[in-house]
Amino acid sequence: MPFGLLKYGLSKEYPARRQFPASSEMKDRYDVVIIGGGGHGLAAAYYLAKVHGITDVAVLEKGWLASGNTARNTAIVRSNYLTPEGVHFYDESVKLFEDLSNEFDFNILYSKRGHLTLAHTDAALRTARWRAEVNKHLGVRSRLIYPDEIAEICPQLNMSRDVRLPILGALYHEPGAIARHDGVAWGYARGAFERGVHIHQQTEVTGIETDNGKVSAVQTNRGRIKCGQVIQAVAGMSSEVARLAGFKLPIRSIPLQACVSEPVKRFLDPIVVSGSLHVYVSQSSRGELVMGGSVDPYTLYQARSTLDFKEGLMGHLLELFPFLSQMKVLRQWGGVADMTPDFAPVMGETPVKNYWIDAGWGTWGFKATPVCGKRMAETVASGKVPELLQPFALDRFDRFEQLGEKGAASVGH
Ligand code: PYC
Repeated sequence: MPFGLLKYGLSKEYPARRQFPASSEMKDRYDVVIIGGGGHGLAAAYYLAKVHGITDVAVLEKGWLASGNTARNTAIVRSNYLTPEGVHFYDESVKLFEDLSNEFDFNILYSKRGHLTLAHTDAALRTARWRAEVNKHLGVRSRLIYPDEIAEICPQLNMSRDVRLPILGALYHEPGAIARHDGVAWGYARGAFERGVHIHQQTEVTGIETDNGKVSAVQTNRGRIKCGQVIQAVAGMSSEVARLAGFKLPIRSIPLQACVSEPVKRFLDPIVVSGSLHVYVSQSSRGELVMGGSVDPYTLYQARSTLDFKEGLMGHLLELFPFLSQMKVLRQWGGVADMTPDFAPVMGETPVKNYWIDAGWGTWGFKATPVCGKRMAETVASGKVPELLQPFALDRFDRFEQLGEKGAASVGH
């Protein structure tokens, strides 16, 4: 339980801790520069300072903290992946998430809901069974369930057989959860700042300098910063920033949209996903339905909201929950998803020495925030990529050792 609120309420002086980091004077050299002040970059800074005692760190953010994909996702946390490498990795993230409010003494509104991936076809049932077996084998609670149990877990679902795509079964993943995404970023930012990390907002990286194949400095709109090591964590702009460092990433950047409804009394416990209907939906602690569907069918560096997306999504949502037809959509947004050819992320070494990459998250970056931050910090501190991250190396594409994680996607691609 986070005790911050209790202490605050009982104190006579109301000594509130600063919520957001104050700005620091920008130095002309740091041991570590982190490009990207989203959840991943901030988490890496936090663990560098907290676990490894490395505090001569600058986080550079071109906008404001967590203004990119950290603020533009639907805050789902799960580890029901398809590949053993993916399951191990996200399982560690779920475990870190479960204790994050305590760790920060700040409530990230982590809410365990259970996660249902509906199967409407034999092929979807087969993939669900496959995922369930891989998950169980690795100690992750996922199992294949059938209509009677689905109706018990989510009585609001339309279980009629007399519809276009009847529900035949589902992958049920009990640890599936949601969290307050901004809270995660703020918790990491505050923890990093309090340990001495400098956080520079409105600071855009415009160039990257190398010396003998090793990163030596970054150029920014506010001046040049010499550095020993760099972590690049700029979801949505990964290829562009890598290009500044002189290498290419196998990434396509595609908009992914989402929206929320007006808030209503809580009626939906689990997170519900349908790959065939291209819908995922959960109900936030505020009562809003948080919803999304497929990625947009074109590459683009712009996060636009479209009527086409909203109309398509609502049509599909009503196939699952027909009684929602009068519910109003409150707002829409988009993010830019960096997709790799195998739908798994890229973490670790790059062709530039001491320039570490954290990219290629496609549609699942938020749920990886704690584990990626923690393990990227370990990478920088030790100079070695931990075993957990090795399968996600950039050079796996040259070695033809792809990770094939598409079957674990919640949304169509
Ligand atoms: O991976 O759970 C997920 C997800 C939902 C929406 C986008 N990604």
